[in-house]
Amino acid sequence: MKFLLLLSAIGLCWAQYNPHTKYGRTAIVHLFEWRWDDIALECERYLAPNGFGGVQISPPNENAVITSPSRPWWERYQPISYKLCTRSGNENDFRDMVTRCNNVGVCIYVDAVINHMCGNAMGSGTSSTCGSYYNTGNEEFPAVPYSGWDFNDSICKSENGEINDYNDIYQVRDCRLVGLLDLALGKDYVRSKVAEYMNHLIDIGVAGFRLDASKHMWPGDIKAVMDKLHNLNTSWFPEGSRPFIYQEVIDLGGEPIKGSEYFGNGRVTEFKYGAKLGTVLRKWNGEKMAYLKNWGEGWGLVPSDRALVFVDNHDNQRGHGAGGASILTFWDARLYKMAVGFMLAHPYGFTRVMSSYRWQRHFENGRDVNDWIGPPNDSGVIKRVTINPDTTCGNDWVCEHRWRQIRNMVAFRNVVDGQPFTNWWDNGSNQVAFGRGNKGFIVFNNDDRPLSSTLQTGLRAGTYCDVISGDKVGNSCTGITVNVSGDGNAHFSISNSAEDPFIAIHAESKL
Ligand code: ZXY
Ligand code: CA
Repeated sequence: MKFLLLLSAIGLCWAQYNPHTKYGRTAIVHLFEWRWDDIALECERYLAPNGFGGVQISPPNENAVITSPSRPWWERYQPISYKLCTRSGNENDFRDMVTRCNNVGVCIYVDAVINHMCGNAMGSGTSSTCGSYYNTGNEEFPAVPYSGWDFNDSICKSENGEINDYNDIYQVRDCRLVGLLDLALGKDYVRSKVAEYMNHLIDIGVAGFRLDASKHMWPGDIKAVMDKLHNLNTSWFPEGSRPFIYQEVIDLGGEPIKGSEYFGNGRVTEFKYGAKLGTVLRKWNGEKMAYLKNWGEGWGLVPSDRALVFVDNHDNQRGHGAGGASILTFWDARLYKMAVGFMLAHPYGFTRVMSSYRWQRHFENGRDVNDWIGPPNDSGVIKRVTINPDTTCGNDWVCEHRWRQIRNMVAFRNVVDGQPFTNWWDNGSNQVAFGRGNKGFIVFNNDDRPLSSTLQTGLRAGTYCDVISGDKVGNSCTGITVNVSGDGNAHFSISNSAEDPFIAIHAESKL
């Protein structure tokens, strides 16, 4: 019996729900549209030293080059082949990135676009990032190769071959999503080509995958592909490690397809997380932070060990996609930092931090008509991520993960890993606080009045550096300090007009 328990514990440990981040590293960052050479540098110079566990990268496989509009970010979601050849770099650049990141203990997670190939509107030619030929008329992708037999056209039952009705689960899985040629993942040949692509990446050393558009694939078809995947490369991962899987299922309620259908394959992206947290911090619909006392499953979110959570993603930060207007982004920096701080302090889910680029927004009828704009580039070539003397990024890369408040909260999460959710306090409104055992404590003031309260922190007596207003440097603090007395209490004062109306202290910020 003991042996069986041990076996099942090991089984879970190496299973597809485990991100395989190095011990004590509890968050990953999405370096959206970054070049592979810049990601390799970032792993070495920033992510490893600051305790980031991994990076979600943009799709590495060859995609359609879209010229109208000019090189939108979403062209990377229109595959042409599985050659590792995109605006982010070629296969050599990719191998170099994976090796260098793994060597400093930072995992790479690939955004896998396996539901479809490019849109039917692409016609035919070689307008692709590696020059591979394609013909959408007869659904030919010779660089894979795929032919007409490998798509779902004969299975799709909608009148025009498109997904017209999200209440029809057969249409959603078997028909074309906005014209994207829908792969027949029911066929063993297609499953094998997709698995061959993913195994190529696993053998190079990636630790797992985001499965794009999972709602549009049958859970059983995903499972059949996952069952063909290799274990992770033993140069960096323990023998028998399974790739980490998180499936993009946009389930905000209101559609028949539920994230829970996908739990057997891995984790799912919990889109309700950012949508609801945004509503609370914006105080819409009478929401207040006091209601966050039972945040997590208590709010109807999926079980913590099945959730991949984030405040915003590359799609919904543009004001459309899942979540809509409540989503907080770097454009609302003050509330955004609080939301990311809350996420990283709270034990629920496996956390992903967004790292974006800036674009010229242009609102017409309340909608950003520039939501398609691709990464900073010089005539199509993605610009390097330059680093300013103050450690922020240049060339319109926002680098939220380098903001002090966010970087230090990643460290907070690492320090409090495994500690229980404790010492909740609220004022019945938008002033709240909670601890993580005897390792960390955080206080928020999102009310229109000052906060001045003595609270039980659970921490050992001492003077702590607030990692939101500053950094612990040597044995001094560049920000606010907090004195915890022998009984664990500390007094907190937070002005409602502070740029960052929250304070966070933890065992390693003790002076
Ligand atoms: N696109 C523009 C023009 C084409 C791309 C658009 O207006 N699309 C229609 C509304 C968004 O629908 C899409 C969804 O997932 C995608 C899409 C897509 C996944 C892809 C490629 C795509 O267009 O082009 O790999 C989608 C699916 C859902 C859902 C909401 C949205 O509930 O089940 C876009 C592209 C969006 O806006 C996009 C691209 C990649 C993503 C993503 C969204 O991973 O989440
Ligand atoms: Ca499909």
